[in-house]
Amino acid sequence: MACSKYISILGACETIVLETIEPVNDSGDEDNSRVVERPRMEEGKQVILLSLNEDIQELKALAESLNHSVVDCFIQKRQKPNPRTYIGSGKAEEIRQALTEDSDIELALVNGNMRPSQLFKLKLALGVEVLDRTRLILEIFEKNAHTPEARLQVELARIEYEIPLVKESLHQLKLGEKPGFQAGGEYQIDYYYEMIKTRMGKLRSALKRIEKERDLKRRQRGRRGFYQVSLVGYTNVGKSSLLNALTDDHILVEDRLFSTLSTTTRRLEGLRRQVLLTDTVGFIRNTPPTLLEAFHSTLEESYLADVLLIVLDVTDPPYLALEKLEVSMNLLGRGDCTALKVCVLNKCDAADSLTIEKMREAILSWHRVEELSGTLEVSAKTQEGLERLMEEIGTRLPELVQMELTLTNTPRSQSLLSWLHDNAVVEKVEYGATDTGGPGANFGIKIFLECEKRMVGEIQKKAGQVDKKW
Ligand SMILES: Nc1nc2c(ncn2[C@@H]2O[C@H](COP(=O)(O)OP(=O)(O)OP(=O)(O)O)[C@@H](O)[C@H]2O)c(=O)[nH]1
Ligand SMILES: [Mg+2]
Repeated sequence: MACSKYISILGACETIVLETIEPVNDSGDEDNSRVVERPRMEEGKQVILLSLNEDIQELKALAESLNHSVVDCFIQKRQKPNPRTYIGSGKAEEIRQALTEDSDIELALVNGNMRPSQLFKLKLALGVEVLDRTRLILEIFEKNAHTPEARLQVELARIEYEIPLVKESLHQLKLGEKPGFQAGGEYQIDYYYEMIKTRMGKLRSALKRIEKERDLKRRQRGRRGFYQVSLVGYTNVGKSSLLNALTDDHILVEDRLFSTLSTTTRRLEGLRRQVLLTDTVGFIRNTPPTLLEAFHSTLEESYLADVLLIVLDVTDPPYLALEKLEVSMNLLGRGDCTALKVCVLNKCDAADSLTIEKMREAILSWHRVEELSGTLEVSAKTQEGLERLMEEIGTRLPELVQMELTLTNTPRSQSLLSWLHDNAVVEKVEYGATDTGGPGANFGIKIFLECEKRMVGEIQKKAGQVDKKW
């Protein structure tokens, strides 16, 4: 059956979601990792915000991340959303009137998550497209997903978000609220569900495969003695900027929410141990569950670190910074995270000392402060505090022990020396004649080094093999 026929039947529903639903890949293509391209919602629209409280800054930032211009904001203070249209019908009518006076406004963004029926009814009441918070975040993720994994994750999250909307739309069709439920429609709908199920299965198995590869890499790094440090925290606090500042890299940094959706790992030099630093996707309060599930393995990458740098923006008011800290800690808790957590107050170049002090006090009196193992201020921009941050990371990693090896100088000991340069910190190497002396004499070699305690046994074994007579 041609998918387009199905879509045209659904198109008759004139509902929000079905306009956006594309036929999923049912070509039997075994390449699960191929992302199905879908038309994205246009950016740069004139929008209005609808909220049940005055806390709209984040919604505005989300809108601006898609280059939308916020023209107006309608607040209807109420404890609970209206079960039919989210905002009350009187308010909806008032907004509809306002919208008829400004025909450039094409979109209403709602500061919360809506039930499918509320979405449909509000769209009908206002006469413009309506997006709830989850859908808005999904749009941003879709825009910023550049790696194959992120794109598969977003597609999965998007399908999961849309299924209840499709169900609601069909429900409305059956109730006869909409025309277009033609003969054979049920059969085509069954076919649609079948396609969706197949596609979701393919996406899940493609993501599983990527997760396994990542898991393998992580175990290989662990075996090679790498320690893992991760930058985590709310979106837009400066995690990627800190990775750049600490590793001299140039990954994408933007004053927008969710610039980073995939993981970047770089070597962190200067700690006398092998350390990797990872930057990953940022958190947001009430993260849509569909995204949490789809991005599970990306987030897991950070849970499994030895040290977590939980980044906060010191220019946020303390109550907001603490809220963001709580969101971050709760999301980390989902992964049974046992890593040491250091709270990093970033952007201190943009705050005066009183503001920084107030933030410190707020953190010290935070009810979960004992879960943190330190707080310090830095600026990714001016590099202030980064040396102290490195020291702090160093003290959180296992201690180094000193060793001294005396070997005969042979090609085997030279190859051990080069292995030690890669896997430990070689402080000094001394060459000297051994007691055999004379022409062609074998010169001894003394190596002074520092290594992690867990490597002592391996080094002793290798040193023993160097001087073994074969
Ligand atoms: N003044 C100042 N601005 C900073 C500092 N660090 C980051 N920023 C700015 O904060 C904004 C966000 O920075 P990013 O590094 O992209 O933040 P992020 O946490 O990686 O954000 P997402 O990837 O979107 O979650 C950018 O405009 C940065 O230039 C800092 O130390 N001082
Ligand atoms: Mg980032």
